[in-house]
Amino acid sequence: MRTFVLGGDGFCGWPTALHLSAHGHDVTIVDSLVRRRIDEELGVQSLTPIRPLAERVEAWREATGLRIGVVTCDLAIEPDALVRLLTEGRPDAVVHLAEQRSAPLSMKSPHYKRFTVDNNVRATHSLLAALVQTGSDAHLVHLGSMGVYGYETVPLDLPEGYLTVSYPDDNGVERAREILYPTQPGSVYHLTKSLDQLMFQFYAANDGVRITDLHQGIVWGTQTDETALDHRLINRFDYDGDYGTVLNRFLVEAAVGHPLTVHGSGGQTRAFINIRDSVRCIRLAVESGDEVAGRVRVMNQVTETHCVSDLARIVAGASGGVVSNVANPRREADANTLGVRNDHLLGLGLEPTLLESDLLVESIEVAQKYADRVDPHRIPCTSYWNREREAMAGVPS
Ligand code: NAD
Ligand code: USQ
Repeated sequence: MRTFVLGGDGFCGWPTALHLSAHGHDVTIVDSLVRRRIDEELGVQSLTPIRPLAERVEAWREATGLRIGVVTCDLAIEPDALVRLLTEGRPDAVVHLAEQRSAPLSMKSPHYKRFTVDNNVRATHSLLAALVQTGSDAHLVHLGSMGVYGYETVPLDLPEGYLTVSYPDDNGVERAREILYPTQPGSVYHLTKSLDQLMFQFYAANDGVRITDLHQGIVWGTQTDETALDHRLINRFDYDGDYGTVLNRFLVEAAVGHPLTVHGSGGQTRAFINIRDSVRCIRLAVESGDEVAGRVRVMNQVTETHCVSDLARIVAGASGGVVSNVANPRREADANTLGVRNDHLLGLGLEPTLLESDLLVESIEVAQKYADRVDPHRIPCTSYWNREREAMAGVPS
């Protein structure tokens, strides 16, 4: 299959591109490299020493003999280049990971709020419009987010994208209808994923675009079988207050002797998936595109749920860290329950890797190996969800 990986220089995109290439896909990475520029803007760097994209693909060719194409293109502001790419490349599948994905960054300032909406909404819409304009039948696989469902305080098993609701009509006759699960975004970033869903629904219905939307949980770990082949293939590992996600942050915090930063009580329950399972799921989704026709296929890409304080306890137990409850910079429920259905991906062959596995030890070892690259000043989260907290922290509004 000819497969484009949009956002293929990122944390999920790079190992996805390698995994697809290793499994016989003819891969082209399309990326604006905006993420590397944001690192510079913020003055942060990946824990791991990631190489420039050109060097990465050359190392992959040397290690495996396989070629990966690279195109630098900003989907949000270069729609004509995107049309040319689709016309010339004729992909069978397009994996779309090219969005600004940090919730804290999306709440950091009016500038980053606008950037997140402008970048993500325009990137997704340009892609959909270009697929239609070029008459492409490519299967679009988008990385969405579990967070679009919102977090309830009542026990509930989240379905995969759709909900059947029933209501009495004007004559009192009970009617049933399937609707997109109502979104309840908790950040401007999650808001853009909610908007993506509507665009997918429209283009699937109006133009017959074949779309799979993967509602992914929080990804942890860093290495995959492919990125471990050569040190130049190493994957990104964010730990800073904006881009570091909770479990990876705890692993780095433990490695440098920083207290594990549990926000509030730590009762927030979230869904998780290891990066190795994430890339396998994306391949399963891409390769089952023939199943997709008509409505958007939504699959929950998660393997387990944990509350934040339990995660901290597990990491502290495995690595000797100390847990600290810090003021929560976010506006979110202090505690919630979370049940998630993931029948679709299990049905396609996903074999979940659970947290208490050797991979946790592997991730701890990576964190320890590169601990001297950590800037402890970049660990605290300095993006706040509301003005009162900004004022409390002395951050200009
Ligand atoms: P990342 O920031 O590491 O990578 C995103 C990549 O997309 C970067 O290389 C960036 O340069 C590129 N990009 C962004 N905007 C672009 C544009 N307009 N044009 C071209 N390239 C652009 O993020 P990630 O962690 O790899 O996330 C990838 C996708 O997976 C995102 O859509 C994210 O919402 C989703 N996701 C990530 C996680 C997670 O825990 N990391 C969890 C669930 C969903
Ligand atoms: N948290 C802490 N301590 C920290 C960091 C975070 O307690 O040091 C808490 C947060 O308050 C939150 C939870 O951990 O309750 C998750 O935060 P996170 O930063 O790990 O995840 P989130 O902001 O939701 O975003 C990440 C990715 C995003 C993806 C999303 C999947 O950055 O791209 O879409 O996970 S999900 O959460 O399922 O929507």
